[in-house]
Amino acid sequence: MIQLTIIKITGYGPWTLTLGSDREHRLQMLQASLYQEIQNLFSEKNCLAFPNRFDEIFVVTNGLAVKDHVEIQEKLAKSFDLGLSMTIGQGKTPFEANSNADNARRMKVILDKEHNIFGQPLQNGEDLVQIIHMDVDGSTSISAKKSPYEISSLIISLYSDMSEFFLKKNSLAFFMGGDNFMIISSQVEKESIARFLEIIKEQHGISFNCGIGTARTGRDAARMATKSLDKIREMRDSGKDEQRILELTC
Ligand SMILES: Nc1nc2c(ncn2[C@@H]2O[C@H](COP(=O)(O)OP(=O)(O)OP(=O)(O)O)[C@@H](O)[C@H]2O)c(=O)[nH]1
Ligand SMILES: [Mg+2]
Repeated sequence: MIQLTIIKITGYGPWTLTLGSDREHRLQMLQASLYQEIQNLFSEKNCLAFPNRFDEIFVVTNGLAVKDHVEIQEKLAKSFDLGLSMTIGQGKTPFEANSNADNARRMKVILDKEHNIFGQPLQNGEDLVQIIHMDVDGSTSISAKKSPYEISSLIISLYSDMSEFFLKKNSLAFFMGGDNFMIISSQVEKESIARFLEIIKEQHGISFNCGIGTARTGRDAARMATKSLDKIREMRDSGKDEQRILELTC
């Protein structure tokens, strides 16, 4: 079972209009500081936030109770004038957790009315979270041959293919910056990942390295995934057999 919390700014659209048309710089600063504070408060509780659309953030919150969410909501309310809703969803797969969260919100199933927290009553689970950290092999040398915006365009294509491929496996892919992607995964078989790497190699001439991490919390799973990725690099740089996919569990 995986638990996701989807955080959204409430009443954002109408509020942006009150700022007049010279507002974009203010909205960008607000979104960046909101993401920073959400990552800060959730990572302190061993969760990991994923940058989704800028007014909506996904967090892997396995093991986190409603009272922890209340504590974070109270801290956020002190720092931001805008309201935020939190919707907690649990499911057998990340996609199902995301859908269950959405359904609870639409049907107004409330966990804590005062703090605007939605979701079905939480089940205690000792289940593991799996995160895949994907990174372009040798992006520095690819970048040397292209202009900055051409690289951005390539990264967007890779992200699009990744999102589509892994959504079919009930998994959710996010762009984390630079040439890095993370996928909240649902027991995706190594063979499927290898197939994805082949497709990307065929279509874009790009190789990905892929670290897989499994642990009880989102933050630990990401740590293990990044450790796996770093190990792949280490093996490559020491001239050992080329390995593109590696898994570590803690
Ligand atoms: N989000 C995130 N960004 C990273 C991480 N490690 C490096 N980056 C960024 O990713 C970009 C590319 O770095 P690398 O992937 O190390 O460069 P590379 O040439 O592709 O080297 P290899 O991946 O080792 O083949 C840089 O802009 C880094 O700042 C990470 O763990 N997470
Ligand atoms: Mg790279």
